Amino acid sequence: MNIPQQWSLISDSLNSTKSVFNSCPGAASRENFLLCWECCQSPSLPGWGTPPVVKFLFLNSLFLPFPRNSCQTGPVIDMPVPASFNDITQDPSLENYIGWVWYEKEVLLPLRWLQGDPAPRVVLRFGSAHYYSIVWVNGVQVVEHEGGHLPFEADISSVVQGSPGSLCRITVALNNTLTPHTLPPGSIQYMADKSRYPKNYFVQNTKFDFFNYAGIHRPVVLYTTPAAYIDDITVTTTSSDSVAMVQYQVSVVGSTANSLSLSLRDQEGKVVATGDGPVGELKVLNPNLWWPYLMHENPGYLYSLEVRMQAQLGGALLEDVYTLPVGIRTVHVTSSQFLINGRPFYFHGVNKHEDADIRGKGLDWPLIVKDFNLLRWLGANSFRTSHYPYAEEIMDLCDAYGIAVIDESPGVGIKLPESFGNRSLQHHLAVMEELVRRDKNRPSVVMWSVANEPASELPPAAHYFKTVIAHTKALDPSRPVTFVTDANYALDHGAPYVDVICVNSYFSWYHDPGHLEVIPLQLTAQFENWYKTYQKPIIQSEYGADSVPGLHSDPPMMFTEEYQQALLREYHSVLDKKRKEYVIGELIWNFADFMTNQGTTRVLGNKKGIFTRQRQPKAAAFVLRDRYWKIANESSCLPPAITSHSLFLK
Ligand code: GCB
Repeated sequence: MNIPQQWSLISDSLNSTKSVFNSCPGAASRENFLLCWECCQSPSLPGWGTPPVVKFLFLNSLFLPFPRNSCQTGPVIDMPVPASFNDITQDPSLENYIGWVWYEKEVLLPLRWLQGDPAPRVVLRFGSAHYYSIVWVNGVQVVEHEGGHLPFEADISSVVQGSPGSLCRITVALNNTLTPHTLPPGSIQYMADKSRYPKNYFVQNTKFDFFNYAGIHRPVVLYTTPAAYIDDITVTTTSSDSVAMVQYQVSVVGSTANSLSLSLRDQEGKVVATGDGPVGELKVLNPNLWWPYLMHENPGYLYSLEVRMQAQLGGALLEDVYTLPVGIRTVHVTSSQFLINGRPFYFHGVNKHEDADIRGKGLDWPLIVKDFNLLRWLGANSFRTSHYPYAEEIMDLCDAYGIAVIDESPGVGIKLPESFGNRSLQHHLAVMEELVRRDKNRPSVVMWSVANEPASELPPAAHYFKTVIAHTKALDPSRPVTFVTDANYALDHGAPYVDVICVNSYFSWYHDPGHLEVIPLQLTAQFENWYKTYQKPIIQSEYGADSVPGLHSDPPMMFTEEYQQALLREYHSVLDKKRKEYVIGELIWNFADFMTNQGTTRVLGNKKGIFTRQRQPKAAAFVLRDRYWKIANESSCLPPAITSHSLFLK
């Protein structure tokens, strides 16, 4: 049986959504449906206490929701997917809700998905859901997944193929409770003092500085593959002046009697190399290398690798086809440089968050595209996915536009001693496996970051980070690995294992607030101490100041736009000296204002954005823009005719 290559509904309505399948071997060249949902809080599930009950109805533009009779109990709330549930209603208890919620949706699958000999494989895939998910189809549990920010899926063929023509009910139980062993970690604190708190009152404590949004944050799709299919592809590249080699490895599931053929096309559609078999090398003469934005006049060059599998199964000939974008580039780290294609690369970029009004961490195409336009306006060539893996749709655009990415795991706020134990470690290793499997073929990913600001001064951090970093390197020997530290250089137990030192500091903000004059001395000492100790290149991975847009003072005072500008300029004067030596990058904290827990230091969230949460520039954005373009102009490889109004559309 031959399953035709089709993007069906999804590609008709959302052009760039199609690329999500390209990054998910096992999910491409097949038919796909987006789903709409219903959600509810639930009866109790083992180990998680007795929660209240809320139901959501999945909504999205491709399917009208089915009648609401599928949820038998409790109130039902209309709930868009993808979106966080927190800010959708006017109910503060849902905004701050901790515990189980249930989503439910019924869909009618095409008959051709349910019949045939052999019948196709039907897969249900979630781009991400926060944090712990259990999924049932027609009441049968099909998958359980721990952790947000990363995809998971289930083969639901055997469940749906028994009853063609009847509705298929998809039920998801989601729990956003964090424990010392989840990533990120957290803890539940019961307030026992009955004179101050109601009965069973509890709060969730976390050690990270962003609002802990929850819900089904990324698209949910149903897709099919043949019964024998391409399960995974790994591509690495090497190059010299005029020749590049693309090494590949393809794994097939469902058949041992199969043949594989590969062809690599350039952007004009011309086949530049062919190969066959599960392992091999493609030779590309005069390759167009993948270059970061502003490092070359044609950044983000992607070839297209088509992998075609044919297999005999039960007398039928099955064919599966997968198309993977491939960027040819190399990454190397020396004691003072970060080299892309053998040339020194300086990260002039940002830290971001997945965060927006109303939708929280839910995927939002207009916001994503706006952000890329702002990055290019700014002259930013890179970002760090602080503090968790971003949506595949975002990563696809990084590949295509040439934005270099430090791809960070959700290892943020690892502070408690028990979060360095074996249980946490094993989970962290599993998360790195999921992340590397998802993003390993992306040319934009130039380094892995396994954590942000852990308590790396604690002695168990040595074994913990040695193990996590070694594991990540074993999974992907082609990229450097780091974690981001704010520990003292002399006390950090994880730093010996990283390839690049990434250090966060907030001089004249959290330390010596209001005293801009201390920055040159303190920042110079920071760099010199780290370099003297490790002789590794350094990235200033965070620095910044809050500013409330429209608040002004001269001389500059904290929280004004002038203070944010002045602090940045003080940092820049030191960075300009040290980038001639061993400092290889600077990433502002933060690209845009974002929501946090409420607290005495947060005014409707963190205001260290150079853009507001609604993406309007503050004065600091112009400081940074002048700087980034000046740095970019130092290289001779800019795209021609850069003007302040160009959009740099490819
Ligand atoms: C940090 C954290 C980041 C915070 C930032 C701040 O060091 O890595 O998550 O948001 O400081 O603004 O306090």
